[in-house]
Amino acid sequence: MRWSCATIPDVTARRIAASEKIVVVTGAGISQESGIPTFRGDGGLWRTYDPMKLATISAFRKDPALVWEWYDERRANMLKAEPNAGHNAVAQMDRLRDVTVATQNIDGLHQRAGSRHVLELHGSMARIKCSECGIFSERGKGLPPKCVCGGIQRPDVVWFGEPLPVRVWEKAARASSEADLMIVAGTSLAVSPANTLPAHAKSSGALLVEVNPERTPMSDMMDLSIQESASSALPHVLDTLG
Ligand code: BJW
Ligand code: ZN
Repeated sequence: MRWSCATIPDVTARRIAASEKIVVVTGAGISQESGIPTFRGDGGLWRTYDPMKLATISAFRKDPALVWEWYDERRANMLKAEPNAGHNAVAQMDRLRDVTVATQNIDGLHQRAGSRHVLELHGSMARIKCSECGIFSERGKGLPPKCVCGGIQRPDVVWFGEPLPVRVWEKAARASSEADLMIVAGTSLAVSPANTLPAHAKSSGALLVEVNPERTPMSDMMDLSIQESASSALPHVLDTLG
């Protein structure tokens, strides 16, 4: 069902209020109001850049400097950004319930807002590792930057065709199966395996709440689909927790 915040039905509001374990699955849309472009949809990053050219290991091997330029530009923008009312509402949920945030974002804004249990499914723009020896280190010189071993360094992010960090993924899947409320905010749910988390939660009986101004392929499986921006809807969901 589609609702606005003003009309969350009582029965759903009561189930939200009764929840104890919450998983919040987020994507680029939650950071959009912090000035970070999304990947898909209106104004999405990937209208100008082809993701298959930039977010795959084979593209990186072919032209690492180009991929680094893209990340450098995005990192500069992410460092300027501040958490918005959506990130802040999620962080405040920590004080009320057992909350796990499973984010596809690499911008660190949930942690900066104060969320304590954040699983970074697609890595972080803040870390750099060597594409040869795997060691994490400061950024080396040059473009593309080099590791002490001579290998090319890369951002510690997950590109298409690469596995998610295994422990992080296991924790996200487990938390989703144990949750009684899942809030899915600002993601197109186009990318797997992150987009399987709602099904994990649903099959264990959790209530599913989606926050997205647009419909997604999974809007119909949601118990509540709030078609508003994250910064407007998430504070209402927080209020509903009581
Ligand atoms: C708002 C809003 C506002 C706007 N408020 N909302 C065929 C070939 C090869 C691979 C595959 C294949 N078919 C399937 C695959 C698997 C592949 C995949 O899913 N591909 C699909 C595209 C088809 N997945 C993988 O390869 C993954 N790995 C994998 O599966 O390994 C196997 C494995 C699994 C489990 C354990 C071990 C191993 C890896 C996927 C990596 C994705 N990487 C990227 C880049 C990360 C680094 C970076 O940021 O640069 O992750 S791609 C990009 O998409 C990024 C995002 O995290 C991800 C998801 O996007 P997101 O966040 O949903 O953003 P958008 O832009 O799509 O949506 C924004 C939404 O917000 C929209 O709905 C708006 O309406 C909404 N919105 N304003 C609220 N104010
Ligand atoms: Zn190395």
